[in-house]
Amino acid sequence: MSFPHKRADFPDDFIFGVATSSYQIEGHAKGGAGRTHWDDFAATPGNVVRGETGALACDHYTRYAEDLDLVQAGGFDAYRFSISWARVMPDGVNINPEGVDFYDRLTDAMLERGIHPCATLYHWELPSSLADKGGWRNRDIAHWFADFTQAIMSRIGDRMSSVAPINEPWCVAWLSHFLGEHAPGLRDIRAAAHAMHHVLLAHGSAIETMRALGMTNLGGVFNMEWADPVDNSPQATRAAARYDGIYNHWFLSGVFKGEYPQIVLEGLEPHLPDRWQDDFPTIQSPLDWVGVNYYTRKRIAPETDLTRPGWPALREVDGPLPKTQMGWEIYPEGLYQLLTRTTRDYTGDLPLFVTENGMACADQREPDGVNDPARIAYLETHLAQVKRAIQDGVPVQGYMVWSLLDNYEWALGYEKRFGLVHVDFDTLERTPKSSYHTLANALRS
Ligand code: GCO
Repeated sequence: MSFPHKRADFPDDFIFGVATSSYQIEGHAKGGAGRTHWDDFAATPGNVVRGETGALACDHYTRYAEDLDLVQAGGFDAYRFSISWARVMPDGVNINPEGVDFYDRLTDAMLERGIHPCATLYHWELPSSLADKGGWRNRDIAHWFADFTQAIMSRIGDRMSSVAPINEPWCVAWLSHFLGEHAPGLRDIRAAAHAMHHVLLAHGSAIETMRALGMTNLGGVFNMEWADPVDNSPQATRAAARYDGIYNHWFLSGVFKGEYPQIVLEGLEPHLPDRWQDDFPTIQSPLDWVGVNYYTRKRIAPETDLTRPGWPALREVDGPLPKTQMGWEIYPEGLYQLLTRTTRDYTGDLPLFVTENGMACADQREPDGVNDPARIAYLETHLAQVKRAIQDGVPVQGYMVWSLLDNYEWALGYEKRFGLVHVDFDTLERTPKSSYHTLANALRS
């Protein structure tokens, strides 16, 4: 399949990478890691497809060298990985030397292959012992998280190309405490409001901790969805603006403006922790870059079901565009819109990175390999929007595909395949898909 992009079309120092996360690939049962709230969430029937967990996942804990060989052979410059809090601190307090050693080995293995290590400190596996103390609802999480940051970065921070504290604050807070779809699976507006604030306080605390260690190139990674009103009625426009506020503006506004958007405060202010305004100096710790994770848009309608009153009074409506295996509409323009808007309204000259983009397909291994033309087309059309944003002056400096490997897609278990590399979850055999080969060619040319 022909692919129109090549490395030379992008700025000279543009970074191409692949992303993964610890719990989704490592095999959490190995190496003395502690229990996490995802293990607990999955143990409750109905939360996760087939009750699957990350206990073995891709067994990256054992096979990391083979996986990094794939990153290198694919011609990628950077590997965005995450560090499991519960592997480093199984009980949330005491350090597990085996866990720290693993990330030390992993870091050196990247450097030996000429791959930039780009770390995320939290990609969702909270130690159960901290979840027991209220997890993201408890203000102390900012200190717990700073301690964890100190524990791991005092060991490997000297070799990181870049670090972001928290992957996708919206998922940590809203998806997990209001929508109930991720661990800890709460549907509670007060818990959600507390988490919405504490996630940013923890982010800022970790940035301060890493600055004190002398580290540089620190950023924040935010997932963003473009929100389209289902029609042009004022009600739908307002509902989409609320969705956009909760999903996109809350976090950027907190970090870059030191305030929360009024349209969200209308619903959340009564539920926020006391004296939340006092935390903005920490939340606003200056960043060196911002990462945007982008997959899809949502079409938003006002809630019309009178049996479901209450804020935010909106619902998602099925859209007409082609969809991925996740059922997500494919809408590349949304990436351009969000990159442009983020620069214009929040980040100015700060470098932006697309830190995740990709799609799930029901890929099958055939005798001649794994053909995934839909993923190639998805990457092609989204890269075109990145180029367009760069041409329009947006300082995008890198693009990372989610994901290197098929992996544990959270509540959806192992069924949704996002990898450039197919994983057979019985044998753990890795098979690069045609999308991997296509990108490798583009990056070599
Ligand atoms: C994400 C996550 C990944 C998901 C991916 C697909 O950051 O949202 O980083 O964990 O697997 O987004 O849903």
